[in-house]
Amino acid sequence: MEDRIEKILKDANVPFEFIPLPEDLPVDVPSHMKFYRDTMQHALATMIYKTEKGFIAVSRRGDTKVNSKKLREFLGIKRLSLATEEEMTGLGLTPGLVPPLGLEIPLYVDKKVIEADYFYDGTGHKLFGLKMGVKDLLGVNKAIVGDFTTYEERYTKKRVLSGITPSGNTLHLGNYAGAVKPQFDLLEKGVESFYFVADLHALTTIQDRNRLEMCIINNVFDYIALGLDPEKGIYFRQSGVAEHSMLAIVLANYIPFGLTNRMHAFKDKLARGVSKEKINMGLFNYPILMAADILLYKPGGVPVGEDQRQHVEFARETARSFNKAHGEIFPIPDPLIEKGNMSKVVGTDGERKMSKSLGNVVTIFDEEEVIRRQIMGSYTDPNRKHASDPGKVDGNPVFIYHDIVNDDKAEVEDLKRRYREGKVGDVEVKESLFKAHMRKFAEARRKRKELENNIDMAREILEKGAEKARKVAEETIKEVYKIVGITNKLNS
Ligand code: AQP
Repeated sequence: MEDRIEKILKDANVPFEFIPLPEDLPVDVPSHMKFYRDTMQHALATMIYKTEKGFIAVSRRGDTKVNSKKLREFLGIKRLSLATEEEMTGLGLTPGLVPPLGLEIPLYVDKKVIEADYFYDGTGHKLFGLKMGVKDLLGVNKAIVGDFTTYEERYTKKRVLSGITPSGNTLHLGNYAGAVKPQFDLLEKGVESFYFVADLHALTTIQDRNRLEMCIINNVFDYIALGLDPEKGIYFRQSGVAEHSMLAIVLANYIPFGLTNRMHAFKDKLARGVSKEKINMGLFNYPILMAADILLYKPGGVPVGEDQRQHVEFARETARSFNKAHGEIFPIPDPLIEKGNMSKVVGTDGERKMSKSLGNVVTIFDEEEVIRRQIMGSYTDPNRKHASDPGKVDGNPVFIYHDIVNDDKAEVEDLKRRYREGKVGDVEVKESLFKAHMRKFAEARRKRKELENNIDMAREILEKGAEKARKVAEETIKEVYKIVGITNKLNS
């Protein structure tokens, strides 16, 4: 197979890559995609069908399945069945190994395939995988693009979604350990991941357009510097996909006032003495928009810190309420929350959750001197008066931070042991924490500096991501509008 494909691609002057596969790799799509450390959305499967008009080839994404009704309607045919092994052999094809190139029969490519920039093929092959660009695939084949698949639930179940409020250059160790790192780990494991910069949510507190724009761009710099690959994770700006707001308006009708009234974002403000007259409706409605943000993509999980559990629970309740009225439209997403100290990283005051608004943070991208001050000023064990007193390690902020940033686990264990025995002072623990922080984020800090003048690049990343996200969002809103009876051009 490789020779024929190689010739076609070389003749067409198209970039591609043949990837040697380990001999013991199981011959199935999920195993291949795991080997590539990529998601099922980047797998391509091509099948041969028999119709009354003759044989056709159909390419779909790995996380979708062909909807025969849609395909029959699209092709204007009545009969559709998968070709038998004999028929495939008659066409000179090997069952399970149909390349999306060099076919003598018409090729139809599902439109979800072109949401991605590249794809992997050859997942039925034992020796080689093929990676190439989607645009090139269409160019080489003169394939016809159509809309004839639906998402496979077992893969959307693995889809995750995370929102990040843009609030300046203040990403802290709490955000990192509770949300960013778990999000990146999931992407690394091949889970399809959506990340959005929640600019509409930011309006509850930021009402200055220049500041808001700066916060959004900073967020892109932070995420890219920390290693997000926007080719793999779908990274976009909430307002870039209008369906977030559209869905929120519909969902608001399925949520009781009483439940919204109990949400902590609103209650915390009241508790801090702000009068109801001064709290804007954006803050009150925050959980409704957040439910829409989540349900729009029908994810299986939402990786967040413990402080967001209540809001994910609210989204689950909203989904249940909508499903009760209209049938199983929304899967119920799970909150994916880290265990123990990382679910709610304590602040440098040793008391409350690390929060930018409380100022009890150890940030990631501030100047060295600022970070040194944050660390040196952190609480440790308040009952320990002298370096020779045995100290408490559990729940001690500086050791929690060591666990987050210090990859030299032997050093951490040694410090903890000596601390318990009263053989090390706070200053030494903090000095080594500062050094570990600088080591851990050296590359990210360097990269962020490099990115800083590249505002256009940041905007382009968000724009490209929004295009991809919109394709999923549009499907959900069409489905929802139809089911609740809002019929218009969108869904007719
Ligand atoms: N201390 C924390 N420990 C674990 N996870 C945390 N998160 C925030 N603080 C901690 C998680 O980080 C993600 C993004 O947070 P965000 O900035 O969008 O929202 P936030 O919770 O409002 O963060 P702050 O710093 O606490 O902001 P302020 O002070 O403005 O309210 C979320 O998943 C969050 O759970």
